[in-house]
Amino acid sequence: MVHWSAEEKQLITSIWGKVNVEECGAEALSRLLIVYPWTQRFFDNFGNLSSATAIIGNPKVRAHGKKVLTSFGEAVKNLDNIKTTFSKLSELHCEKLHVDPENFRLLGDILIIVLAAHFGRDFNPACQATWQKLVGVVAHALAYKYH
Ligand code: HEG
Repeated sequence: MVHWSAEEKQLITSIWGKVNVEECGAEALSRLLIVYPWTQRFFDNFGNLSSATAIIGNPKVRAHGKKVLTSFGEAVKNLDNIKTTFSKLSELHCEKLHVDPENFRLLGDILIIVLAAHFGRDFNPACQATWQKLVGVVAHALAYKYH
């Protein structure tokens, strides 16, 4: 089982408490779709994704980004139980959505960049290291039910 030190827990909750899930969620998903355009194939019912501007202004992208980051917050609330927390979502992404788990890692990397941009110096190296651990654990949990 993954272990979180008191310092790591503090670095996670202190940042998370200041995250605007709507803004950061929209930004993270937009960036994913722009930087790794092949990820657009999972969202063919989201309408216009034809340019960076279209993606950033797309209300379905915004709404879904918020949904994803809100769901990510469940990991923050259940740090000692991330695998079980995401077990149903893992099944859904595997069996229904057919999302390649590599994409969870890509989104995690993008989230780190978004947080670094938002929090600047507060997102110091120790903080980044802890968040990278967290996005890794989340990606692993979401990939857990894949077969
Ligand atoms: Mg996923 C749906 C969470 C990464 C593609 N994703 C969802 C839903 C949640 C969620 C809560 C709604 C589930 C439901 O309707 O019951 N997603 C989630 C998390 C993460 C993640 C927590 C990673 C941190 N998702 C992710 C990635 C992709 C993806 C990287 C693809 C590149 N998700 C995806 C798609 C849907 C969801 C295509 C269905 C969207 C729709 O049509 O509404």
